[in-house]
Amino acid sequence: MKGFRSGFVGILGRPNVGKSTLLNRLCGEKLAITSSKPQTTRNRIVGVLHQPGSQIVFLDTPGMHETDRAINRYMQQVIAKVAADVDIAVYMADVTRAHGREDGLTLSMLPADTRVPVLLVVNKADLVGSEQVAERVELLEGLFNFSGTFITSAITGAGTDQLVEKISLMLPEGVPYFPEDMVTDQPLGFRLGEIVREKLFDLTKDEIPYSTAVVVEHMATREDGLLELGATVFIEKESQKGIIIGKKGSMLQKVGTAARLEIESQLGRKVYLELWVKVKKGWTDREGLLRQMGYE
Ligand SMILES: Nc1nc2c(ncn2[C@@H]2O[C@H](COP(=O)(O)OP(=O)(O)O)[C@@H](O)[C@H]2O)c(=O)[nH]1
Ligand SMILES: [Mg+2]
Repeated sequence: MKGFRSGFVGILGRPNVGKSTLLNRLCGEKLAITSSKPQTTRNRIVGVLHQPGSQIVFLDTPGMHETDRAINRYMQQVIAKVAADVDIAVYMADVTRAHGREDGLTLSMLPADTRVPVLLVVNKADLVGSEQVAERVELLEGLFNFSGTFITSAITGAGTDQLVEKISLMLPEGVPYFPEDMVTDQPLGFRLGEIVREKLFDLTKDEIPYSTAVVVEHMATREDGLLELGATVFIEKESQKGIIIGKKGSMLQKVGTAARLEIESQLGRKVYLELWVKVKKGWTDREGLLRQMGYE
């Protein structure tokens, strides 16, 4: 298509800098789950921004986190694959937290191809003064040759229009990758499972969120239009069962209600959600089991 621009933009950065919040903000829709806890995102999440004359395909990624469990190796592969296959990369930093080892590691995972422009996004600027922002920008610009710097708040949206404008100008000429009514390539079952996982991140503590995976096993529309959903929450240890279920089932019920309400509001229809809990011993460190949880 003459004059049309399109391309893939990878969003990379340490856990919890606001990558998924930014993706949602840029696409105007909640496509990726977010939480105040690190390592919420495990897969590559696609968000498509359709504009007159261009299409930007954003790729949200897990954060770079150093542990040698199978699930972390998987997440690092997701990052590496995205970095190897984008037209533009966005390196995101959280200005409220000191530049640390995982920020440095992420810098080393940016596209090896030096022709791929990398944009610096210093996020959470709503939480600090301009001096602190300027200091971070100076530090980061000294570490890498960025093709542009943006100060943003993914929460308020400040600075994000400028980022989109710059990306739009830098995109290569090409055809649209997605039809106009498509904002993500995630299957519905995956998206709904992610919403349950987000509530587990919100409502449970310590290692519990990291030990859970959610698989939607049943999805059917009843005659009265109600959407019937059944999902299994996998955990790693027998001892976690009590915590996830809670006293008289109170925790599972809280998670289920929060997830159902959000699913209903996203889909605009009534939902019946049933959750089951199953133990898969040590699944986060077992390659074969990762696949069963949808991480492949
Ligand atoms: N105040 C503020 N909070 C933010 C901003 N961006 C993200 N957050 C919060 O930071 C946390 C991590 O965000 P998330 O998008 O899940 O980070 P990710 O791990 O990089 O994907 C969440 O609690 C977000 O609400 C921002 O610009 N300002
Ligand atoms: Mg995320």
